[in-house]
Amino acid sequence: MRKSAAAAALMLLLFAPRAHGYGFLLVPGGEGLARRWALNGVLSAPIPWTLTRATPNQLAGERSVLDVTSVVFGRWEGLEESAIRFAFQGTVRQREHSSVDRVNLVTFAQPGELGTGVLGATFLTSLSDGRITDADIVLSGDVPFSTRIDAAAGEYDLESVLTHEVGHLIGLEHSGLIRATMAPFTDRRDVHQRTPETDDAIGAGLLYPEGTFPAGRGSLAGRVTRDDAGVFLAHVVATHISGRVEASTYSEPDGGFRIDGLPDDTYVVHAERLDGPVFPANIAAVREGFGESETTGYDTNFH
Ligand SMILES: [Ca+2]
Ligand SMILES: [Zn+2]
Repeated sequence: MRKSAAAAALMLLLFAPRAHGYGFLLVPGGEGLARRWALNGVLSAPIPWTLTRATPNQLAGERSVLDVTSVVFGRWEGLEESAIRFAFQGTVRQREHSSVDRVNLVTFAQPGELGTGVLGATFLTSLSDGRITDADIVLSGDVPFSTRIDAAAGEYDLESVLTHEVGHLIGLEHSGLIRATMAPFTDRRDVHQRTPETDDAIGAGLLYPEGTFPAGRGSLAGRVTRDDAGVFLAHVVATHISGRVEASTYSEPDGGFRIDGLPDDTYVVHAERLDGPVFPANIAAVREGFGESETTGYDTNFH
């Protein structure tokens, strides 16, 4: 796995979000039940979103925040695997977010409101059956953001951070793959998270499948064990025989894992402990979804 300077946590899941698989946000104590905007994955209507007219303290760049936000929602809509759709409701003066107003607000925090090193947070509210009823994206009020097409040193790319947060808004948890849009870290000037990677796209497709997806694609399933006992929260990675990392998931409490949506081909699968750069704490929603702690006491050896 590629190591990368992890400058800042992109987000905290504050309403007990949960992750699994490509990283799904699970219902706490829901035995793996994913939180999403429709019970069966079929949206009855596009997900509405609203943008605050409040501006961040430090913002540079030639594009408007609305332009960037529209591009970001469009990116997730454009994935061939997923039928996710959004509907812009307009801009509002409101800056404070509310988890019960059923307004899915994209807004900027007041200085000091989010924790140090947190660039953005997505607040999800859902019912016990997993249906999301409200989601607000709150961007840091403490760091310099850029709307530039070409990112500049010293600024965080608003488009990248928003693409990551919209991934949370649709129900994705952090990926263990650092190159993924749903990786929990970014750095100044970094723009690679503007475009969802294969594992991000597969995750979105499994939550809200387009057509018959993942029919016609391949699946890998198995069990990670140690002394015959299941290993919980091993990072299981599927690498194409060419060397390209395609997707990853996390093992469940019994050690079981399943990766769907893979193009038919030959893969090398490995399991590793989440011992950095991504740690179990970065996917707290998965732990909480199963109500168990990760398996410890083993190391990863590559050969
Ligand atoms: Ca709200
Ligand atoms: Zn995040």
